[in-house]
Formats: sequence, structure tokens, C-alpha cells
Amino acid sequence: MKARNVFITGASSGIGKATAYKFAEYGDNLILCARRKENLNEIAQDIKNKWRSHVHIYELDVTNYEDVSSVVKDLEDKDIKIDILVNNAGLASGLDKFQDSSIEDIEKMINTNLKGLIYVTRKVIEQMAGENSGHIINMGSTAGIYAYEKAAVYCASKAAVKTLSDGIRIDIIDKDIKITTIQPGIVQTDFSEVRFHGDSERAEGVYKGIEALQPEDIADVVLYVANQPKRVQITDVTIMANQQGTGFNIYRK
Ligand code: NDP
Ligand code: 8X3
Repeated sequence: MKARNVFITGASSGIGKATAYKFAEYGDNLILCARRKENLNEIAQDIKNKWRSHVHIYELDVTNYEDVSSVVKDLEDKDIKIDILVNNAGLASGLDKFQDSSIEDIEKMINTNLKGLIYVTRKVIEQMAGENSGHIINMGSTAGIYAYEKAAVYCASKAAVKTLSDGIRIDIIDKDIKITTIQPGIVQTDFSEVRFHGDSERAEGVYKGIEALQPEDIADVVLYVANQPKRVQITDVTIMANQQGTGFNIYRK
């Protein structure tokens, strides 16, 4: 099979990084984006040492539409067509009752999880529509299905990812483009450390007493979704830890 070009946002850690390794191992080429370029450099080098993948890296803040446009333009100039877009960049910032939450945290989540994802998708889908092929895989969350306390804005941003995916799928129905929402439950990554603004002790507490999902578990699902025959479009996948009932309904041993 011909190697595909897989564009992954938020590839510098966690689920995005694991997804990069999974596609590289499978034989695909990568375009990796995130703000931490030093992480991307290390990942790209390691992947090139292990497999044959071509790896392009871009320092990119998805909240900046001009920068998003420049990256997509640069790829076009290099005649690199994106076959699969994994919109993974995202975060939670703070865990506070809505009435106590800071506007900085709120804006960070909306700008990254929603506007950033829209910016990247809006640019990339033009190219995919021109090619009449492509697959967009958006990282939602169980938080988008089940709201939980002190996370109204994060949950709303992830619910929006699912709704956006469904809306785009309808609009692009006349093209051979697939749209998928992946909705993971609790995955052990830097997510909680970012949410708690670098408080690693508090972040560790989130994963105590539960065998959380690992980033590779989600990456496996992303690859599975991407490897279906042309006629098969997996629209949504929800993956929870075994000790998870709903999003934040967790049985801790
Ligand atoms: P990590 O913190 O490990 O990874 C988040 C990634 O997003 C990093 O690579 C980070 O890169 C990138 N990112 C954040 N902000 C921006 C930005 N403005 N521009 C570009 N990249 C950005 O956490 P996860 O791997 O857990 O999170 C990945 C996705 O999975 C997120 O969308 C998250 O909401 C979702 N998710 C996570 C779950 C979990 O329990 N961990 C469960 C369900 C969904 P950098 O800082 O270098 O820019
Ligand atoms: C991240 C999962 O349940 O911690 O989206 O919000 S959760």
C-alpha cells in the first residue's frame, strides 16, 4: 500500500505523539505540529531512526490562523497532499466551578479545542476537497458526552468537536472525505499537569486507584479507524478505561 501523509496536531506529547509512532510503524509519512519544537525534533529523529517514514515538523500554535495557513501553504508548495488529518491538539485549563473560572482559562480552551481545530480543518479540507479524498479524525472526549463538575467549558468544547464533525460530514457528503470523532475517557498523559498549571502532584492524583488508558490505546484506535476500506466510515468511537462508568464516574480501587 502507498504510504499516506498523516498530519497530526499536538504531536509533541501524549496521544498525538503515540499516534505519530503508530502511523510511522505502519509505514506512513508524517507532518507533526505543536508549539514545542524541541519535542517534535526528538520525536522525528527517533522515528526516522526506527522506520522509513518521511517526517516534516512545524512549530505551530493552532490558535493562530495565519500560522495555520502558512503551514498548509508550505505543504502545498512542497506538493505534499494531506491524506489524513488528526486534529488532536487540545487541553483543559483549570478545574473550577464555572462561576469561579478565569477568563484566561476559558479562552485558552475555546481557542485551542474549538477555534484551533476549526482553523486547521478549514484550511486542510480545501485541499482534500480538491483531491476528492481524505480523512479527518477529531479528538473529542467522553467529556463531550457527559458533563462533569468544574469542567463546563472543557466539556462544552469537546461536545462542540463532535457536533462540528457531524456538521462537516453533512456538508462534505458529495466528496470522498471521511470524518471521525474519537472520544477517549481517562488517558494518562500530561493532560492533568497542563490542566493544573504544572502542579504535578495534583495531576498524579487523577490517575491514582485506576488503571487509566495509555496514549497507545487511543493511537491503536486512530490507526484502526484510518485503515478501513473506502466504503467504511467510522463516525464515532468512545473508549473508556475499564473502571470508568461514564466520563467522570470512576471506580477507584
Ligand atoms: P497532552 O498534554 O499530552 O498533549 C496535548 C498536545 O496538544 C500537546 O502535544 C500540545 O503541544 C498540544 N497543544 C496544546 N495547545 C496547543 C496549541 N495551541 N497549538 C498546538 N498544539 C497545542 O495531552 P493529551 O495527549 O491527553 O491530549 C491530546 C488530546 O486528547 C486533547 O485534545 C485532549 O483534550 C484529548 N483528550 C485527552 C484525554 C485524557 O484523559 N488525557 C481524554 C480525552 C480527550 P504543545 O504544548 O507542544 O503545543
Ligand atoms: C479528558 C478526559 O474525563 O478527564 O478529555 O475530561 S476527562
